[in-house]
Amino acid sequence: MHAWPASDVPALPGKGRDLRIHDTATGGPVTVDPGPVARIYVCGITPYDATHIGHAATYNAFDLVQRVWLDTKRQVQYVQNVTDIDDPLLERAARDGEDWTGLAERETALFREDMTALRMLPPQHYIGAVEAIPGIVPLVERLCESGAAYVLDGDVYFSVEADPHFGEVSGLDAEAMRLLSAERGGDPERPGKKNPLDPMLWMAAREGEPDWDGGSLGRGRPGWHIECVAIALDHLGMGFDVQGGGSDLAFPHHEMGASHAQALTGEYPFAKAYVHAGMVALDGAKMSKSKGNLVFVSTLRRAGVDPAAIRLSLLAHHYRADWEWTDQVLDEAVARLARWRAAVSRPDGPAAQDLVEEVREALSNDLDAPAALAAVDRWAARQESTGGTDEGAPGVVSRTVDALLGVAL
Ligand code: 5CA
Ligand code: ZN
Repeated sequence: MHAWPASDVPALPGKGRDLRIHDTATGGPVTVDPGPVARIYVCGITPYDATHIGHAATYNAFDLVQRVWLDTKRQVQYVQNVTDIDDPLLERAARDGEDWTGLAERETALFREDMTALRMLPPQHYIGAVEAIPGIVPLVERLCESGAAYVLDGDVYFSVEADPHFGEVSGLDAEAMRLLSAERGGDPERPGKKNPLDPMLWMAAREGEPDWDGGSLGRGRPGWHIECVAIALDHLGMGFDVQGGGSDLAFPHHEMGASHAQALTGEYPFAKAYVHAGMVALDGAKMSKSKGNLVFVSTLRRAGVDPAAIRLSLLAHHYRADWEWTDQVLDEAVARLARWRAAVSRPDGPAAQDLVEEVREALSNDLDAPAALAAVDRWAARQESTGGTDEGAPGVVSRTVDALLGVAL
């Protein structure tokens, strides 16, 4: 699949800083020290509805990760998937009497537009589940051959016992895993499984549903976790730097993905850090397509909201926090954007070198975007109250905000 156009990332004076970030698996901060090429996999959307603010907040977090790396003059290999075949997509298409491929294409196109408007850096490899199927089938066949997978009434399941490290990503106990598995696409109640938590790798063809050639597996379609594993292994390999997504993906998705990959390759770990963004809520409940309590990025854009203000709304919250979207959040971001634009529109101002370092320090410290915004606020306030004589300063501030925060002033 094609991704979306990249916006320029200006080079900044001085030296970028290495990223320290919270890793779900170890439960603490890790210094991510990638080589000259940093490798990141971020789970993409299931395109049955438009991009909401929760999605945008999660993609914003991983956009910041890349901006910190780019500032250290590293290259970034960024891979993202699109879950363009899965139960929720088929259910929504059936509900609306629509073809599921048309629905997926339309919502993926809208996602690209939203990401472009928000100045999120595009992945180098943007891969749909459907196009990944020829690569998924041999992986499932290999897991079957090695005894890490088994067949139940034609469906193929992964045996979580095949990975000695199973459970280390989320750190949850068996009961918590069971509850979350039932909530998030698993089938712990299905009789005949070796372990109730075992996730499906390949679902045998169902009447009235699309299916693909699965070689020795028979016709069917892939499970959710193996989709991301196949795409990540194909484009990044084992031991990549960051696996990213919202906190609802820690279990089962990232747990199972790590175990699939580790059982397949015998290598450890799948990713060096598992990074999870908090959940954005609306009216007291997590924003979710299934609940329908959503604020869409495209609706705000259509109403004339500047995408830079949407982005500032996201940046005003620490990525690991759970937070609530309100009109006030957006109003504050609109006001901040206006203050910043006024401050950089003058030809001179207070010196900006400290600001560059403050923003760098804030982001390298577990992506503390609110601290970065506070630093820019202080510079803008000084500009408004006393001004300054440094001729290049407003330009340096604009480029810093653009390069590190993805906001064009
Ligand atoms: N296609 C899978 C990943 S392979 C999927 O989870 N798709 S999704 O469309 O449901 O979510 C896309 C991303 O947005 C995931 O990282 C998910 O954790 C995140 N996300 C979903 N809802 C919210 C929310 N309310 N707040 C923050 N992030 C969210
Ligand atoms: Zn995924």
